[in-house]
Amino acid sequence: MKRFTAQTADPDTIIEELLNGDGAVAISGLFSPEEIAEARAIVMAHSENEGEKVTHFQGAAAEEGKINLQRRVWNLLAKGEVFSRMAAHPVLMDILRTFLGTEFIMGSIAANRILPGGPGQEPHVDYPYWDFHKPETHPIGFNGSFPMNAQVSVILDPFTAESGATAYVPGSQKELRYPTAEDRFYERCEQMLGEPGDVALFYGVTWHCAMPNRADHDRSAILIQYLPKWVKPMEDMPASLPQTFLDAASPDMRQLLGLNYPYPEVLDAARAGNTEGRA
Ligand SMILES: O=C(O)CCC(=O)C(=O)O
Repeated sequence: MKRFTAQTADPDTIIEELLNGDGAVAISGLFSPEEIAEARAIVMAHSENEGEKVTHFQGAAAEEGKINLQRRVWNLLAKGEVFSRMAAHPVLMDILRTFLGTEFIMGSIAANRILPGGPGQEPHVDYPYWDFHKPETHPIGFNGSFPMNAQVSVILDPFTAESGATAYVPGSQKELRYPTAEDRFYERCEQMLGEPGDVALFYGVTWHCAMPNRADHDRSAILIQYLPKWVKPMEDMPASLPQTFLDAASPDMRQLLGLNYPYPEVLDAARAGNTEGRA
């Protein structure tokens, strides 16, 4: 995985790497140790008890009773201002405007905390979300030749081989499908290693998964999903946020929340503004 800094993160070079190179890059120096410590403390405080919604475990994990060792914290914008700064970091905005179109949006911002002993996930793609298990429910010929998703992981704890740093197969973004056993994911994968504060940016078509945490410390990251403006976001963030947050949102945050995009809209003049009788 090629590594960049806030100073060297040239959008065209990074996009070439996302589309035609490894599918993933690392960027360091975007966040201060104070911001990372604040974000981590909020994530820990909101995941003290048990996991909220969990996704795509490796098959045996549920039976082994390990599900509670992976915890999600959703709707992070409502939980601390630091997450707005992460989501709208100018270096990321610059790259993503070129990658996903200038009016791209954010589909979700959540934390993934894996406690020591926590299971890995099954190798998957994040595009189009994780139900590409059923390709027939998507348009025929659907492929990854142009991006409809980008994923950012802001690393909060050391991401090492032992702690289960996200594994991915470099180059796997060139074909949109779920990996099968014949793809030998675990033999071919590399890991998105990094220090707290580093960012892994990848194209969601890239086969990837969290690996089991065999370290003696937590392994948490902020996962941010970005989408072109017309893709339905995963989290309904405007509905999850207080009106005061929406009223105070910066222009970039309004864009990320999809507030600038009008559709779906009631276009029938006879119905516009008339919500009576709606089912
Ligand atoms: O936390 C990680 O390492 C990756 C998480 C992930 O891929 C997911 O939840 O979709």
